[in-house]
Amino acid sequence: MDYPMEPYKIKVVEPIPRTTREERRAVLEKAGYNLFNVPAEKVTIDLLTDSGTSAMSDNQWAGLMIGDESYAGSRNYFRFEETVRDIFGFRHVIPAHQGRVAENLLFSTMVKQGDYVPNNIHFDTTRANIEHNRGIAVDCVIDAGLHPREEHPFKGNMDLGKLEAVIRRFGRDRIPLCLLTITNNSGGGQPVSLENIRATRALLDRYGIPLFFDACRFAENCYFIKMREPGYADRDILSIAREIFSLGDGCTMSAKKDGLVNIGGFLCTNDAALAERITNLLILVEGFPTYGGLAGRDLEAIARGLREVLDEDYLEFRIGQVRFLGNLLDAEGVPILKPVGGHAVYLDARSFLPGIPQHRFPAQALTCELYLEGGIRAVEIGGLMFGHRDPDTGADVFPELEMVRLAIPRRVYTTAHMQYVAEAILSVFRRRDSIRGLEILHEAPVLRHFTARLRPVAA
Ligand code: P61
Repeated sequence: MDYPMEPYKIKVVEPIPRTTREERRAVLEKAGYNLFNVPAEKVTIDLLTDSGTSAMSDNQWAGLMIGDESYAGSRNYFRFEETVRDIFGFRHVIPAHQGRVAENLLFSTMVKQGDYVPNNIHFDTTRANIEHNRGIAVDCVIDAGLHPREEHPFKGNMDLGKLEAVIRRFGRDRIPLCLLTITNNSGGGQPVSLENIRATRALLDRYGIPLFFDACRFAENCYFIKMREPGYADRDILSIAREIFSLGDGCTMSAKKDGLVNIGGFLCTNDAALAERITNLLILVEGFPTYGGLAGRDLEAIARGLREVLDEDYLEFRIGQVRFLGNLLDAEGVPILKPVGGHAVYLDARSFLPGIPQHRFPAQALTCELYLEGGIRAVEIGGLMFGHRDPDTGADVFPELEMVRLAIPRRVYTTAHMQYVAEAILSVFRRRDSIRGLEILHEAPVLRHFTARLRPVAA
């Protein structure tokens, strides 16, 4: 089978909301043509994010019932710590309620004004937390990782030339750490190879710079290594994960992705002094070190989710389901980012709607059409999210990529749902010449995509 079947059966079901086109038209108008303003009960297939939207297993739900809610030393914390140590191998494990808190704790402790932090591509919360500490986030992904159509098995790889140039230019003393995001979300959920991780490590060792992983989707990255990297076909996912993390000094993790839970995260390091400083801050802002902003039951669900995510049948289906949707679209000529990544299919809105200039927000217009057509909620990653006005010239500055991300929640939707999504996208694709751009009516000074209100421009 090209596309494996779901490796689970369904025990609990949640009805999917259905709406009429007229209803959706009214909802869109009321939401100011911004899907973040649409109530989830008006969404039929929700592909806004794969974060915190996973379905938990019967085993995880059973784990919730043995949550030990003691303030200090809950048994679930020890199970969580043991599991994280076993997979990730780091000495110190610090729980947090989600990924960005782990980032905030790490950067507030390690980054000072004027420091540079390289990464393949920083995710928006990572970049924002570095900048919040007055550091400078630098992206060093290989060039192929910036081109939607270029095929490459490891498009998330670090460009070692770019990385070394950053180190030489700014000096080791201004680079407190280097990150690697696996898989590389902002570049399309693309994996990083073990060969590249090893080479990155060797380069950083020459300068004495620590390497941390942004490990949100580590299991998906491991699966791509097994499938694509010579020498790994016979290795199990756990041993690949251990090899990856043995090359790092620590990691941040949003368990809302490959932890298969609805809330949770953690931070790891091998450095005892660093762990102590972070723990002191944790107690101030997040909670005691054996719960870190989570309930005991949440820690149990993460411990169990981290084991389940390593299952190869699960990963084969997971990656296969995302590829299935991508291939249905690609076969009909719909422009998508290639190769299809681990957690999402990205539509290239520039090619999809070539008649709409970027200042009329083609990707945002496309997310509105997908909602109108099939009640599908995707997210714009383009001019609305990343465009801004230059403070000096007042001119509009737009990003390179103009994308719509269809992020697939884990274990939530079936193959038939993916077919429904593909059919709706194809209907929109066939009538693409009639689609109009949008203009902004209201925007916030930062992160405007969350609250902006727009309207269609006159035909
Ligand atoms: C997402 F629109 N991702 O992709 P937290 N690192 C990486 C992530 O992908 C990530 C975090 C750190 C989300 C959720 C999201 O403006 C947005 O647990 C590679 O969400 O704090 C999260 O982990 C942060 C979507 C976050 C957004 C911020 O959909």
